[in-house]
Amino acid sequence: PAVKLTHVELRRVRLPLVEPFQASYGTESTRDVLLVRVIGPDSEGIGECSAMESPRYTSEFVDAAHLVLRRFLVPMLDPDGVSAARLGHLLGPISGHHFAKAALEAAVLDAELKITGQSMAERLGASRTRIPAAVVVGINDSIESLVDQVARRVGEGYRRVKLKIRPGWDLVPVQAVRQAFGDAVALSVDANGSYALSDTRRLQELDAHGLVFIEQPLPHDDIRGHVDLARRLQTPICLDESIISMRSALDAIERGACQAISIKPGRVGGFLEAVRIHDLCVARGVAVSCGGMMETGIGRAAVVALAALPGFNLPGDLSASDRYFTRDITAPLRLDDGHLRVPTGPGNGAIVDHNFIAEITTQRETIALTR
Ligand code: OSB
Ligand code: MG
Repeated sequence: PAVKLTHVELRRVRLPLVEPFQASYGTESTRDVLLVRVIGPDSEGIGECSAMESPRYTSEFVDAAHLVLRRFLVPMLDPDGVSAARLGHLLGPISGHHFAKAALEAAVLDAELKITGQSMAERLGASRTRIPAAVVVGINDSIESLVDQVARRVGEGYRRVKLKIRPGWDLVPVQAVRQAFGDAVALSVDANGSYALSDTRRLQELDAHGLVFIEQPLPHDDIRGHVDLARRLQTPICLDESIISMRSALDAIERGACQAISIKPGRVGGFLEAVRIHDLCVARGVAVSCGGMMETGIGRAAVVALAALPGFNLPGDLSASDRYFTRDITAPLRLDDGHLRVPTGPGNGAIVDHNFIAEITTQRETIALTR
């Protein structure tokens, strides 16, 4: 299917976070979100760009995504017909900028699905109607506040918890959470690439705590280091930042750099590439987690649809709207017995709050497509 388009709207909205969120690379207290809307005579669609505000998690960031969309990606669209399935090939000449490409693809998919009435979950091949939620808990100032925060999440119904770690905030927090909650939570950790291979002995001490996985212990480009580390750790290694495509996933898997992969559609350039990586992992017996990027309800709805695919057998990062936002830009995603419901409406299935979006818009532009 191809959808006719006349305009693309790029809009920025800014949401305060309910509390600051700290990872090894820094602290965020607001979420600056780029929304991509594709508009045509027969349909329209919306996608969220999940790039972060600054280039610390990866080199990509939201201002760069915005610029590359305006200047390069949007002008490549043919107003006579754009198809999500062919978008990867069309945008291929532009190197990198996966978060920008993924946002555009998400908008086009939404527009296509709104014509056929199909849901994103059906389109991607989902097999579940709800997914187990998970929550990521940032680095805290003290062990007491960390344990309090985890207790609050457990009280809300979360049973899968991922702790952000970094050198100096690792063993003690993990021990404290294990001691307080025992096996009531499936526990994993995410280092965001903050360790070196010389920290191997320190990381081996985590093996005693039955972690589901350790996410991205070493820098993103150190596949060789992850191969070495994987041989010396019992805790499975899950790669996030290192996996930017189907090719890099195949490389990491074949070299033995990881036992698991966290799939994020933004990081890999789109939902269709995310499905291909999912399928590869299933074929190779590699475990899969569905990552989050602190998306609003628009981005989360689409990611929850992806997480409903059958291969996602590890805890992901997907939490309810109120984990990050006091008020979401969609009808809130709520926890239901520790689960999130997979949207069933046409397209991404998000129920968008256009009035609130208008209120918090910081920038808006409309680009007319020309032949
Ligand atoms: O490394 O998984 C990550 C948030 C922003 C960027 C990278 C990461 C994260 C998270 C939180 O860990 C994910 C979420 O709760 O949406
Ligand atoms: Mg991560």
